[in-house]
Amino acid sequence: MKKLIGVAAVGAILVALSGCANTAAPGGDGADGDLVVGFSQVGAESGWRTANTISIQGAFEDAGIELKFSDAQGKQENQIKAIRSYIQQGVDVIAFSPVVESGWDTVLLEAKDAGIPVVLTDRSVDSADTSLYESFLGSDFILEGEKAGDWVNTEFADADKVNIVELQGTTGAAPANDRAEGFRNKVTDPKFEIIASQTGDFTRAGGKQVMEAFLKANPDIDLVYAHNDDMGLGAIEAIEAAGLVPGEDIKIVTVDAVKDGMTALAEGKINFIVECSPLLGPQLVEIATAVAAGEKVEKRIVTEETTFDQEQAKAALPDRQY
Ligand code: GYE
Repeated sequence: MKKLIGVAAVGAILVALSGCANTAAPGGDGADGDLVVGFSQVGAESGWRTANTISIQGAFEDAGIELKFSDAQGKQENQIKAIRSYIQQGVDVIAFSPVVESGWDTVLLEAKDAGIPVVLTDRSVDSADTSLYESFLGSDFILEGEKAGDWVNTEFADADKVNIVELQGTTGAAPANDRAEGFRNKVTDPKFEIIASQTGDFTRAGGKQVMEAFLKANPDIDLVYAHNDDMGLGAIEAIEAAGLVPGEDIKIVTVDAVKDGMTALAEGKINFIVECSPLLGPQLVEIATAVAAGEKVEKRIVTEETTFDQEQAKAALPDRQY
């Protein structure tokens, strides 16, 4: 008898440790007290993304909540696969940062039918049916583009003609669409001309390559608007290789404010950065815990952010976490 109890107890511990204990509440409500969250990340394309992954993994670890994490390597099909696998495993909550905005309705409906709440993190989807997700936690990318545009208006207030090149983020991604839109909302004076615009896929190598082509085709570029720091850093390499001085001969404005970007800003190679915070982990833990418990959460939770000029970057750098 004693032996039997022993075996049963070991069995119970193994079930608890394996994280499969939530099979009692598939597509769970967290009621079994053993929360499991599945997260599908975009990839590892930028410094921002690395900081975001660390923030999310760290926050769930600190909270003692099991996080199943998968890296989609920039491919929507991989994210759809990951989400389907989380549905099959019966996780309590699914969170993901959509690579692109479109094409999510089918898989989100599958999650809804399975009774698993979905939280959008960092990037949004363009689904008309907003009941397909509980909440969207992330930045206001249109506002970020507008802040970059405001700076351009001030910086070039006395100029007669300004030739702008734009390094866009991943084609179809919410931050690429919205940062392009926000910038154009503000940069309306006819003296500004966006003479070239192309995607650099949010990577340093992409930014460098596209900037090299821009420099070859256009002898008179005044400003680079890069949708993230990494592409701006790639552009700096291309500008220097062309024998020009970044930040002086060609001004640069970017979005993110990760450490490498802030360092280039403090060194005078970038002129202005609009902050986009990757530190979404702690808030995601709160939202996931609440929706798993069936609580109502805000449909849209906007991250608070600022902007940095060169002097502000020098002051902020020593305490910058990422
Ligand atoms: O700005 C960029 C990253 O979605 C806000 O994705 C994020 C963007 C970020 O690759 O660096």
